[in-house]
Amino acid sequence: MFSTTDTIVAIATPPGRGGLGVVRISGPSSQSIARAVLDRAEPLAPRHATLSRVRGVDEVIATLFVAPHSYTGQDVVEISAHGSPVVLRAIVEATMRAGARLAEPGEFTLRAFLNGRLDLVQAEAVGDLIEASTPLQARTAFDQLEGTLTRRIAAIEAALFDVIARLEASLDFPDEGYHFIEPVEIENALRSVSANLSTLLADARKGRTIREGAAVVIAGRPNVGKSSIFNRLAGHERAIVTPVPGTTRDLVTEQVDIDGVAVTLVDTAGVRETTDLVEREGVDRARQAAGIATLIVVVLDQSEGLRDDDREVLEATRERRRVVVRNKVDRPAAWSEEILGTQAVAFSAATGCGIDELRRAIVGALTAREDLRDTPAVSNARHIALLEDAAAHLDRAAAAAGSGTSTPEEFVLTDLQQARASLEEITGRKTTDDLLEHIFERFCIGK
Ligand SMILES: Nc1nc2c(ncn2[C@@H]2O[C@H](COP(=O)(O)OP(=O)(O)OP(=O)(O)O)[C@@H](O)[C@H]2O)c(=O)[nH]1
Ligand SMILES: [Mg+2]
Repeated sequence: MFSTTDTIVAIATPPGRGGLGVVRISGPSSQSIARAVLDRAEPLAPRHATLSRVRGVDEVIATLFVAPHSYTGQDVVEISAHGSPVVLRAIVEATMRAGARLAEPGEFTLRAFLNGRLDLVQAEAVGDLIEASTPLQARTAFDQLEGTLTRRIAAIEAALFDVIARLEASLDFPDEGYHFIEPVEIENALRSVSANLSTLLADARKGRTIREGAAVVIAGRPNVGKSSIFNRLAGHERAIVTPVPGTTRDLVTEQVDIDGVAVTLVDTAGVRETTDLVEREGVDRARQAAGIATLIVVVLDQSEGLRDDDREVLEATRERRRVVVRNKVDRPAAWSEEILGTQAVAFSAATGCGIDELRRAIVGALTAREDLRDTPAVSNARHIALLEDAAAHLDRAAAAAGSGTSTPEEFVLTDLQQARASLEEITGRKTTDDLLEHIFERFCIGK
């Protein structure tokens, strides 16, 4: 259903004005279309930046990449012009008059996938790399683009294929009473494949949090210092801070990078019973925000005695992923950590003391790992679901193979083939058009 026989064009640089802008053409007619729009008699030499002009529009640099040595695997021409939307649009229109079609979102990368230049993991990584908003997101995506995950999956698949092949051989020669592979050998081989899958999945939550970011909501009773902590994490005085309880009335949000994790940080109104209509609405919103948060930072004021409102927030978040903060430790303590029955990060929003511990606690609670230096191999929810699927089939097969000779080998084989199919779906060796459409429609035009 995806056509790759026509020639597509799009502006490849972001909308807006800049020093340079690039128009990219890909498809079998790229060279003839370039000849039609460029003011130049000779054909372009491959991989040479050639100064030319698009008549009446701009002076440009054109570069030809001949199939299959291009991003898409097709003939590609890139035209660099001055980065003006008017100029770039005029160049696109000129190529369309010469027979090019405007590209759909992600269509260049889709062609790269369909032509075998990238597998699906790598194509998705291109999208992630472009979307990255923290250096860690970018590094995780780049590792996948380089093929780290693909190679690890390929190794697992190869081990699985070996077991499948030997099982099939045993089934093909049932009368000889000869097993190409003994049940205990199958079980051992499968347990080892399964262990490799588990290693991949172990870091998956961390990877997913790095890729997708997280919503972190700061909650607590009025005046404990929520907005002050919010400002410390945001790095500037975004939220209003006053000694008046009930200062914050609405949700205040800010995108922050906490040790590499992209966090949507939300400051909320202090939770208390109130007759003030505006404040009550604020408290309702605070509760709703906490309800959908990935992580709740519960703030307590250590310089004052614990109140019912504090206990209520602690109780309401007991079952949730949370970080408890005892704030205002620059003042004499009115209580100690023991009475909480849970760990709490000592912090002072006034001095900033404890900020590193707080950041680490947040990242730790979000990813189950405090150290984010090694990038995880898996980060994409689609990959995680398929890996879990493969792991479940493998475990079933291993259990059946280990249960003695009672389970027919056919059953074991069916599970193994399903596990293999799930792995193939990750890299895109088995895909449906629906899946491809779903993945590539998230790209922007020109990618
Ligand atoms: N000494 C000291 N004062 C603090 C600290 N953190 C906050 N404060 C003060 O406590 C008061 C309340 O701080 P906010 O950050 O507005 O508290 P809040 O929890 O957002 O309050 P509401 O918005 O009313 O719910 C302000 O006067 C802050 O300057 C701290 O660590 N030490
Ligand atoms: Mg506040």
